Amino acid sequence: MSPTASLRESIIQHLRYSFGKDPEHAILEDWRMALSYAVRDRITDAWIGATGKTYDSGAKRVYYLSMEFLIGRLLEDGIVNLELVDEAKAVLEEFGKDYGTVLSDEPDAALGNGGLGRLAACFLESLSTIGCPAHGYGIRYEHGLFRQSFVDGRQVEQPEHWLEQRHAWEFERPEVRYRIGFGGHVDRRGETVRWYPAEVVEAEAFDTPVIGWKGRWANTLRLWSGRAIHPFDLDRFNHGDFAGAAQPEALARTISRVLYPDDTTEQGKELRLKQEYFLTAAALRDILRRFNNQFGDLRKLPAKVAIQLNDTHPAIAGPELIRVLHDERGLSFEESMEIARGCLSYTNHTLLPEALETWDETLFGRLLPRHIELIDQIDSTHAKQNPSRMNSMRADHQVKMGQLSFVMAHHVNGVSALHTELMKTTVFEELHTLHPDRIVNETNGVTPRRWLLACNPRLAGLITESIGEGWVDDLEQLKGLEPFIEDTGWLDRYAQVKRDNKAELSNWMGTTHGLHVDPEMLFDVQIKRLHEYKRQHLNILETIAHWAEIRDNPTADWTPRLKLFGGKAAPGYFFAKDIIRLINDAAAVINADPVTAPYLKIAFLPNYNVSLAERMIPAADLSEQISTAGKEASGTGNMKFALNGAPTVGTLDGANVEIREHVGAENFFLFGMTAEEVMERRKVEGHAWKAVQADPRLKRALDLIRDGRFSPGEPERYHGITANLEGADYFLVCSDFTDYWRAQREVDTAFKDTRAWAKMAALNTARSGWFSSDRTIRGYMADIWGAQSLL
Ligand code: 26Q
Repeated sequence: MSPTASLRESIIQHLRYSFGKDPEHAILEDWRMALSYAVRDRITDAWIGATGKTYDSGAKRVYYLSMEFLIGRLLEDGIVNLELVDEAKAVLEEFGKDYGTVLSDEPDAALGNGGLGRLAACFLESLSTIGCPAHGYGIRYEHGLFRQSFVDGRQVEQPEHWLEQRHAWEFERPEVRYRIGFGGHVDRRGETVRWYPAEVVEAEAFDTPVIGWKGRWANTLRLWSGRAIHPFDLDRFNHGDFAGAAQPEALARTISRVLYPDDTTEQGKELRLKQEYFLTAAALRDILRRFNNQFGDLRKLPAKVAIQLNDTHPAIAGPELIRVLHDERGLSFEESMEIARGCLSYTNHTLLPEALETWDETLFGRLLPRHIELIDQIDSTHAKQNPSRMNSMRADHQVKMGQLSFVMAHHVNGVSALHTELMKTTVFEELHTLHPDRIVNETNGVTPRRWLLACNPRLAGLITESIGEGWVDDLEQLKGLEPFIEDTGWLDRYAQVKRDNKAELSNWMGTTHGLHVDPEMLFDVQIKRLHEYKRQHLNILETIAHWAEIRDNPTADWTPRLKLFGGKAAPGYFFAKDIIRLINDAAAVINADPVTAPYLKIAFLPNYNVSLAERMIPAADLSEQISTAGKEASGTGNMKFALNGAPTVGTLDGANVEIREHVGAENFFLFGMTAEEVMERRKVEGHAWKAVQADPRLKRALDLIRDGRFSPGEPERYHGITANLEGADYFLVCSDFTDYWRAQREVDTAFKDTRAWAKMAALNTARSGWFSSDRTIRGYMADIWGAQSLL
């Protein structure tokens, strides 16, 4: 049977026997589910094969522990990796269904906040593509990241409910359940120590197979869901207390109810700590059960098990593993600590002091009374072994998760070269001096299957036609495009791809948001979580200054630009929410100005998520990566843009530095202070005010905002922002403004030369191969995990 015929049969079978429909009565969701099941069957075959091979080989396994997996939609990913795009399109077309419409019916699983969660998802896909035996462990949040809409320009949050629609990808594992305890007391009988928790909830496993390129391998994403041990209190029910009868179940379920929005003000919430322990304890129990079944001897654990901690969120893994080995299995404390360290490694994703996880010891001790004792013992053992050391993980009545993770890990990694160096000289300076070989760099990457092949079929098609399909799992082959770039015929086709992508995005914005824009404009895109260090306010200030300048001289030869924004602000981060509102207010005024209309438009697309990124990135001309140098650990959006042919306007921050090295300085619009200069400038008193006085354009933009030009009824609306910028300006928006303006005008000039611009864009694509997450994962396997590919 041809692949198309076989897929057709499979879809019809599932429509009929899984969903009880024939094609005549199937609704959109039935088609989406039937296609998903047909694809899932093929994934499952690969998955069961890979699981068997892993067991038979006795190979070391990798476990990626993360509070977030920002996986997005999975159907297209499955279809693309199995190379069934043409077949799926053909079958759906036979039944009068549109492929894109069916794909868009799938809810976007937003089980993460942003970069850290999306990185985990890219890593899972690369681990499968490479054939490294691995599991992701996370939480099956009932509600992912909130849904964002705008009311009068202001962000409004609604709960996200991705499981409300039918979801095709998970396998419930009722036989895989663990009891996870909280609170209670610690009991000592001579040598033996036992923790008796007061509250116990059950973690139940839900498995999602993660398929790699060409379906050669599949790994497992195992997400834990909270449930009560005794779900229903019959006694209370029989006494007429119907609400009370359901209470144990409701309480246990709150553990996996909702993802915490990345928000430092939310820190210290008891439920968050419960979630962290819930994930970690369940994962470790599962890992040890699997190890026991296959190998038994706990001393071999580090040879067979590599556990990666995605930031400090699962840092309780150190003490928990020691607790199991020492308290429950009877190994000595020292040996338990050695074994645990032999298994664990830790990735740091931020240097922002306010984002470093710490817990109040009272809260921590109440919830995890045995673990806090073990942490003290880890701390004193480490201090004994390293007498020169001063910095404790237990100062100021706090538990410092970064220090704990560092001490309990055999390797600690940063996520870009610059970030890794800064780790050594700032947060982990002391620990690095004690353990100079522990910190390593593994620069982030992104999966080219999702972020080029699937999201940008036009460009992927041109590339494959030019250099063959080997680039898909060997992205450095994109280098082979460089000779084509000299060929004007080829370059015109490259430029046409971008134009078509822009037209497609324009049409979509028109139909879904009523935003009509001219696809000939320069599409200038900043999409990422809202944060002061990411400096969306620098972007809008420059936009406002640009608007004023166009009005001064409307007949000049301006380069038409569309400023596109997307991103969510944490619900309690009021400054970030004000920036969103300012952008929307400025958009309302500027978009309505007939004088500047041909040259400048602004749009903030609501509810930025993985699916929206997949639409926007292929259509971008320019990538905004403008964080204060030293603050963005890596960035991964920056890589997606470069790969899809959008040159960067950016600072020397995070992975921008490496992107610029790879694509060439002449294909990157650099501006701003370096991380070192930033640290120096902060010491200059009145640096912001001086910068404002020195740049009339900046001054005018700030004046317009302060005088209520964009908030006519309420001029003081943005005085918080203007006062911050003219005062403390910790993120040096004012100090970097003038150079940012200069870089943007260079962009204007460069964009006018269509051919030269296309060449710059194409060189960004050709030279971005190094930013594949396949390369990153191979780095982790070799430098940190000691893991092998089984392919
Ligand atoms: C912590 C405590 C309580 C509640 C929430 C959190 C929390 C949640 C998410 C803290 C941080 C995060 C997310 C951090 C993050 O996404 N960092 C980004 O990681 C990317 C992958 O390495 C980098 O590319 C980005 O530079 C970095 O900002």
